[in-house]
Amino acid sequence: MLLLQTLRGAPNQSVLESSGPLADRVESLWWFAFATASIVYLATMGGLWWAAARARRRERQGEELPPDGERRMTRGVTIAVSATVVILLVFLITDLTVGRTLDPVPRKHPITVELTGKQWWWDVQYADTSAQGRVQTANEIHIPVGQPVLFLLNASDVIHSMWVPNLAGKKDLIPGYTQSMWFQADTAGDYRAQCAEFCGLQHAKMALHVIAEPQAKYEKWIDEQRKPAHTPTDSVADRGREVFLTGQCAMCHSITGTSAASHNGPDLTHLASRRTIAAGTLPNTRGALAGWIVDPQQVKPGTHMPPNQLAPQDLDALLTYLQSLK
Ligand code: HEC
Ligand SMILES: [Cu+2]
Repeated sequence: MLLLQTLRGAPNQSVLESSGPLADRVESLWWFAFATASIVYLATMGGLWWAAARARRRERQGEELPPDGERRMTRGVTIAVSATVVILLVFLITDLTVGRTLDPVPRKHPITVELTGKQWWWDVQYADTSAQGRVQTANEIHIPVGQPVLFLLNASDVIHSMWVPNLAGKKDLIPGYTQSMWFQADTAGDYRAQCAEFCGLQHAKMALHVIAEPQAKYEKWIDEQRKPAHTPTDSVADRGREVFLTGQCAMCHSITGTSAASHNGPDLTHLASRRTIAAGTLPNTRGALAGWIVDPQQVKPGTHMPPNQLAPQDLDALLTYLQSLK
């Protein structure tokens, strides 16, 4: 039981806590492999124990190997090798079969998300037939429960890999080549995804949160995301906006409705609506935000955001502004 608990890991990032039709199939495959491997392990250990005990008994009684002993041993080894080959073949076939059933995208998939892997964060864009309907965000995806969602995967620097264990298998994000995958969540939850292909220094700190919620809640979220950024109403936040637009920040970040339109870093239009910052590395609190802005290299050494020396009042105003971007 303890072993299983350990294998299961965190409930929101676990193959053994499947929450959708694709992950169900992957989980069944996992249990099948686990059960088979357990039986093989027990049989091997039992056989070894039995052989050792018998050899010891023979030795004690000064018995010789029977005349057909050599032949019987060869037969035993042949049976064991054949069983291994058959088991591996069964694994191969079930694996390929499950893999094939995961691929075909359902004809009706109301939502398409364009996901781009970057060192070391995720650019998220919701496709739409109109430019106004498109949404750009980062490191957090919202999806409605019970609906298939299509993902178009790409990368802008090196190969990354998308893996939400509770919802689907892995798929690589390859620079310059668009791949697709899809999944569906059957229960609401905050599922943690992790880049699953080593992509450099901060690979471990490249998480993505997939938040599955009821349709109405999802629609409310996407409508909010479509709006341009909230314009400051108080003087401190307004000062913060000045700091953002006149400083370095605007050279790398975009905030819709302002002059900041660079996409070197994550879109910050609705930063305050996100649960975490820096690809799931820190909670989205004022303190964490301050620490990140002043010295991102301390949090994620090597990350492509430089440290910022800001006067205390400027930093304070900037934080107030960023926290108003709901
Ligand atoms: C040279 C480009 C660059 C500059 C200049 C820059 N950033 Fe960043 N910023 C990035 C990159 C790249 C990331 C993603 C880093 C990561 O997660 O590894 C990032 C991440 C962030 C995040 C976290 C966003 C999220 O949702 O995870 C915030 C907030 C942020 N920057 C604010 C600022 C502010 C405020 C300034 C100005 C004081 C600034 N940045 C200046 C490139 C830059
Ligand atoms: Cu990675």
